[in-house]
Amino acid sequence: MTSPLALFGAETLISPEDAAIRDVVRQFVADRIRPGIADWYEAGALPARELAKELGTLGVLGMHLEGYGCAGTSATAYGLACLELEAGDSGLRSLVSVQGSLAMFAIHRFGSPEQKDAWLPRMAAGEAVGCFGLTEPDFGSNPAGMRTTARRAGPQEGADWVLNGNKMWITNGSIADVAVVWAKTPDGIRGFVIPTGTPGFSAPEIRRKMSLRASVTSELVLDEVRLPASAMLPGARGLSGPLSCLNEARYGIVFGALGAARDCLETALAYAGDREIFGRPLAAFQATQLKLADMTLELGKGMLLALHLGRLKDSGDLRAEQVSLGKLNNVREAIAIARECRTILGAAGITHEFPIMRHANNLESVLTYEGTAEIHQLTIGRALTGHSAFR
Ligand code: TGC
Ligand code: FAD
Repeated sequence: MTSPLALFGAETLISPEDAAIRDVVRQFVADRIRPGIADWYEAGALPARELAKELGTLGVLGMHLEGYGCAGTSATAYGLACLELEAGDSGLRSLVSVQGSLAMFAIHRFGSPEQKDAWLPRMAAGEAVGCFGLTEPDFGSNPAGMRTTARRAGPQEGADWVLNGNKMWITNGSIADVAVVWAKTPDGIRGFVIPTGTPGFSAPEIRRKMSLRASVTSELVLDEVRLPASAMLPGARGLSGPLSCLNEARYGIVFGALGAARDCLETALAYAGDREIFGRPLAAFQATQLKLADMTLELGKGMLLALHLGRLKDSGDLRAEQVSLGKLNNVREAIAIARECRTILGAAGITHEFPIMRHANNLESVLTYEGTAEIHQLTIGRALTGHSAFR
């Protein structure tokens, strides 16, 4: 007997350094997340601030960034960490993605020296939590249409900025210390670093979710939020700023989704071995083995794709449309695996005694956020044909 990923020999493609980092994260998930996750999910509450500090101590927040207290690991190690975190729960990986790949990355790539000094070391340590506000109630897939505005408070050079608008579905919003928010200025789309205590800023939490329940999701309300001129990210101009950040988070999801799928498949394998049906283990029936073989094939193919993209990222050659290939395939296959694994568990598959239905529900959000499956199909279509079919 062998485990699904061992069958692929994928381990031989991972360096000992990256594997060591991955193992530390896997142990953290086993010790700290698995015991409580079903209860957190059911309660719709994650001890996010507490976990952020522990994740900071573990060194995974902004782990592939250089300097400012970040670990500076390879991109592959970061991907493998996302995989292990999402094997615990997609909400945990979201917490880390939004902190490291969206909020920290935006400041690291586009921020002023003062912005970096003020926020990055505290965010790497998990002492400050960040969120990233791009989506609006009427503009998700099409962020270019955003209505949030930033206007100068006065005519003079260096005048304050005043922001107005609403952002929607923002991970970590209500618990954040700092929000990276994208807004339209007379000069095009620009990013702003907003301490969440600023008057006029509020972040009501979105409740009654049936997916990603162990993750904080919020609206951001900006009502005449006045910021100094220095709050603007100087290095980001136009939509390419936020979209560059999305590439980072989408890359983490390429690996992350496989973690959820692996956890489902390992659960189903173990269950099928133990469960007696018609006098024999469920695992001994051909129909079960066909399912297990097909799922193992998709999991392994997804892993090979993720590791390939990791190599490309580590060598600086990864293109946005290649990230789309990975996100589209691995999330789509992860959902298919989660649903098929649920059938193997029968009725037991719908309870919190097993993680499968929780993963399946979470993956519905993962399919939608960071670019829906359709947006990634169209991105690939555009790369293939040269024609943009978004509008
Ligand atoms: P388009 O004309 O294609 O591009 C505008 C400018 O952006 C550049 N660009 C990119 N730059 C970097 N990375 C990319 N992936 C880029 N894609 C495009 C492009 O070169 C151009 O630059 P410039 O200098 O010429 O101005 O823009 P468009 O308006 O046609 O939109 C294209 C589209 C639809 C692909 C884009 O809008 C898109 O990706 N939409 C999906 C939005 C999305 O993914 N939102 C996610 C929000 S964050 C989130 O979900 C967090 S979930 C929490 C978690 O991760 O756990
Ligand atoms: P829409 O854009 O309205 O799409 C609806 C449907 O139309 C989809 O099937 C879509 O694929 C399809 N569609 C759209 N355009 C086209 C087209 N051109 N051709 C064909 N079909 C199309 N956003 C943030 O900014 N920050 C966050 O931290 C964040 N966290 C999130 C957390 C959760 C749990 C969720 C669910 C979402 C989060 N989001 C966040 C928002 C997320 O990025 C958006 O939900 C996503 O981009 C899709 O936007 P939408 O929901 O408005 O769907």
